[in-house]
Amino acid sequence: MSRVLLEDAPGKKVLLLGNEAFARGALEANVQVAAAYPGTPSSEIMEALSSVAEAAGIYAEWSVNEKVAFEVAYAAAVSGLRAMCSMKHVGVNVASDAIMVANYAGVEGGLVIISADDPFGHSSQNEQDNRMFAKFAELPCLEPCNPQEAKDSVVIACELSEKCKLPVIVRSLTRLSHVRGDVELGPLPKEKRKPNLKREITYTGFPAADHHKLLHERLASIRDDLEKVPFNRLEARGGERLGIVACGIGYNYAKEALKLLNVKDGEVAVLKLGVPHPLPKKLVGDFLKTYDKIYVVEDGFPFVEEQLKVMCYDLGVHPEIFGKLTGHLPMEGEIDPEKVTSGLARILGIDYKPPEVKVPGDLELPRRTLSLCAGCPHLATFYAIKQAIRREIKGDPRKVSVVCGDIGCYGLGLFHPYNMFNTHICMGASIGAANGFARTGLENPVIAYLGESTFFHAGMPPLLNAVYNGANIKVIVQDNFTTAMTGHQPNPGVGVTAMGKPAPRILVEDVAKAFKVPFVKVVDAYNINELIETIREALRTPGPAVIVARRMCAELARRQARRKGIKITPPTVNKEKCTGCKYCITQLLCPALIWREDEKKADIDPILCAGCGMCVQICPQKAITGGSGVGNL
Ligand SMILES: Cc1ncc(C[n+]2csc(CCOP(=O)(O)OP(=O)(O)O)c2C)c(N)n1
Repeated sequence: MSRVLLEDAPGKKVLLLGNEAFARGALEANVQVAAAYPGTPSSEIMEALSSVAEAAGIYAEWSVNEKVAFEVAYAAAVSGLRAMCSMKHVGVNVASDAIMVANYAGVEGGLVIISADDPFGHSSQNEQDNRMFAKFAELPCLEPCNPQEAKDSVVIACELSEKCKLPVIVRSLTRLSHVRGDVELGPLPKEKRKPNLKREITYTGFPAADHHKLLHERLASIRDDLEKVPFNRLEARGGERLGIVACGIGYNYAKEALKLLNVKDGEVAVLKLGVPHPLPKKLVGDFLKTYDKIYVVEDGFPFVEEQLKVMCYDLGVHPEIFGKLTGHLPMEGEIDPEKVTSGLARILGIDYKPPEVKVPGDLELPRRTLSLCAGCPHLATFYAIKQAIRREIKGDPRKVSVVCGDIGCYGLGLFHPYNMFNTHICMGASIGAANGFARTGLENPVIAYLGESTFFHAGMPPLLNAVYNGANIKVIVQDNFTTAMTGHQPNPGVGVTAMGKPAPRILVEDVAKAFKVPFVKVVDAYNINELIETIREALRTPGPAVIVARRMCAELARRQARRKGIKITPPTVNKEKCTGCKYCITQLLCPALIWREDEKKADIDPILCAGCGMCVQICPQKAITGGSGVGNL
């Protein structure tokens, strides 16, 4: 991949993932500083860019959170360089405090914010549409529809940003970030810029209204340029029956829908829209004046649909507008070619039945619940927390304690069969909410559970709050040496940067001690008894406590074991001793533990087993013995 990203071969076509195309776009746009915090579906942008950053002579980092990522990029842009930050949609919420003032302050060099939205919430807590954020922040927003446009969008956004001196938001979606497509390469810049920090652009913030006015003037200054962005295109001019306004990725679905319904060329007009904010008023206005019926195809909120209705009022025209607000597309979830086709068929009065999806042959796909990996150290910590509560508080953990969850692989703890958490909102909220539960008068002990990447991202301020205000909360940080959930990116606890340079390893326990947490202990998560006893001790000790349950992510550990030549040998279940009590299966919940119905005994799946040794420790009959693997690292 790195070779392709660095190839100086204008005109050459290459196959790129949408996110790789954004990275290539950054290189073509002469972005010299890039910062990001991982989050699906955005992560591969920084993964791709950081892998070539040194060779390209640029700087790229995984910041500790999205706010810092934005601020890093903002400072570079204020210094006259071109800069980019990328994040998932909810990351923009974290960065918003800074963005909502940087829009007033403005930039010198082009500044691009890539927001990768996740309609349906395939890998997210919500389905936020950040075109709305662009409107809220009064910033221009581009919405590319394929990897080619993804690449080009960064170049165009940089140019627009420099022209109006505002950050520009580029909205991606899961289906764009993670699709592969042909991309025609553009030229790579020959020269790097030198920073040139002009004193007069330092933002005074007073009076805000003056700067707000400046923001409006800056936004208005590129209205004509936004009309000309090549992602806006009028197609099949002259169609009488209907005009489709197809936004971003929805353009691809609209084209497919027309094909599926055999709509002849020229019968339906399509306005491909790549600038959802501010709308290219002339282009859109002319379209609204031409057609009696308009179908708005967009993923996310009815963002463009609502704006069109407002425009119609101003223009004094009354086309019928179909879309999400009229039920022709769903208000929730992701749109797809079938949904767009069904909506179009209803408008055109065509009978359409979506094709049945056929699984080849007699293949019946097994239904699986979401599950943590075999040997995952979160399984050990989940088990230990429940055991510690059972033994110390003497009751059902769900009834006698409050456990606040957080965002990471361990978020699966929310669901059956783990049933770990009472709350699960956003990064860092485990400790934040724990602070609150400790003040409700509930007598139950309050536990916050999170991973180290989340701790560094947003867990430190609420921990400080607990110490400052003396909240009686027990914080358990499972340190697995990586940001596992989003694809194993490094974080400050790992000791390496995005560009592969060694970095000081920041330990959670050192932070906790510096914050004067009175009870701080570090335990090997695979040492289950010690972990249980440490949690019990913390529960008995009043005041805030931090327990670091340290163990490498089992998937990373498997790779490391392979490299070190450590063979994974699953433990064996002594079928004489196994009473078939299912304790191991139902309590540890490791997917490598399986039930042999014919024998009515537990067994271990040798393919899944990572050789962690957790089941050996917890079997009440001592029927599981031996084995080696990641537990020996
Ligand atoms: C504001 C925000 N940014 C990014 C994400 C994406 N994300 C989900 S979990 C996670 C971090 C997980 O790392 P860690 O807490 O160390 O737990 P692990 O998955 O390694 O167990 C990230 C970055 C998010 N959900 N919200």
